[in-house]
Amino acid sequence: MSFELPELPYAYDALGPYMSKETLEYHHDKHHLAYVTNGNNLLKDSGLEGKTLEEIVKESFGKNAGLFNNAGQHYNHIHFWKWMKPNGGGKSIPGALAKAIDSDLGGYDKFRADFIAAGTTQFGSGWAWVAVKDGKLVIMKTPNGESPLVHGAAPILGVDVWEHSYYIDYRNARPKYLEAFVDSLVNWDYVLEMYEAAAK
Ligand code: MN3
Repeated sequence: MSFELPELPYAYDALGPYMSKETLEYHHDKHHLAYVTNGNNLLKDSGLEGKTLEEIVKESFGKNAGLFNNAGQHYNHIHFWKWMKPNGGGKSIPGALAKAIDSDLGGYDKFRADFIAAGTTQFGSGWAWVAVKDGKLVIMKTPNGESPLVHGAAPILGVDVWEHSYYIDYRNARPKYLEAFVDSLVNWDYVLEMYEAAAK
């Protein structure tokens, strides 16, 4: 398969004031597009052309760094756009997911603190995650384009902590960006969808 840039599932100005139109224009139209374009060039003659995106991410990891970085970031960003919505975030979490957060992550307040801490302490570029591993929710962090997919787990929520995702709106205040993401942007319905798919 070749990679394609998906449309944002909302208007560019829909996530204000937590994530600006300018951030989304650069992040989606320039950064994500570059992963798609570079990924397609590197996919040619890689031997992985016929595979799904998830297979390309897993099979290029540790073997083809250029392809992995771009395919990994393409995968991460496809979901990142859908993990946000206007008027999202906070505690209104669908039942099955809220139950798993209570039993596996110590409840909403502990999840919130631990997820923000994971994103804050990821040194340099990377991502913070909630993933399903061995049937349970776990909080993870990964560098650069890595995700739980290449660490034996299934991501159900991720936040981009590369500077390009917050520097225009928050400058160096990464924790403020992470708080806004959790409190006002998370699309819990999409997290639930990925949780149900991962639990199967
Ligand atoms: Mn990004």
